[in-house]
Amino acid sequence: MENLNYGNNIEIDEKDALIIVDMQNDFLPGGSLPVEEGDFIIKEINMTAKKFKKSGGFVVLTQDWHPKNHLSFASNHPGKIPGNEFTSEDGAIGPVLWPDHCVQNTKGAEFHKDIKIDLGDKIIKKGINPNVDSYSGFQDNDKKSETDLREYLNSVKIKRIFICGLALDYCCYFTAMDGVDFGYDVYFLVNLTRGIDVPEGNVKRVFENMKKKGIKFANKASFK
Ligand code: VGL
Ligand code: ZN
Repeated sequence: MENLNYGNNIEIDEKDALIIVDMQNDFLPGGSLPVEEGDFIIKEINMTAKKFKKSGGFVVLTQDWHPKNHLSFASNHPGKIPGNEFTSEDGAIGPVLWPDHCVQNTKGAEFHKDIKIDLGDKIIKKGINPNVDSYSGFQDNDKKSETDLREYLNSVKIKRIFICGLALDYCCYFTAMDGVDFGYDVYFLVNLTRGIDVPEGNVKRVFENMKKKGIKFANKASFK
């Protein structure tokens, strides 16, 4: 993948948090917005979460949690279909419209049954405002309102965050980029994510942006 430099000898401690992004039924095979091979990463995410807990670190799960009238859904735009390009003025929605997904209190919004949610210290719901999307676990796309993520991480004195889950080029990417802007040392767990790659070339583009941003990359061999 991309020729990335991976960290090594990383030792997890109580200033570290694993952020598991959107491991929900709708993003997994069989869901309404399935990410290819999304199920391949479940086991390793659980093992990594266990490692964090054993080493005194924290585990946070994010959960895409949309009302049915969410404007990121093509179904709420007459004449549009999922995948159509659409960007609202303030960047709140877009660059494409999605199929209905992760609708509050539906099966699709639930975490995959094999994800060990018991290992989580905190669950952060996002994308609740019907007019604004929230790819980042930290804040809405228009950057006008934050979730509880930053406040939580700061309350337990987290310095480094490690990002994994779905989808690589949307919610994982935006969470990682905001992580840098909010002052954390950010690691992207490359083999614990999978991408949508819409529009085509998006995965490549986000890796370039993450490199420029100073985000570090890691895989399972990176941990001590
Ligand atoms: C996501 C598209 C729409 C994600 C969420 O979790 O990456 N992508 N909503
Ligand atoms: Zn969504």
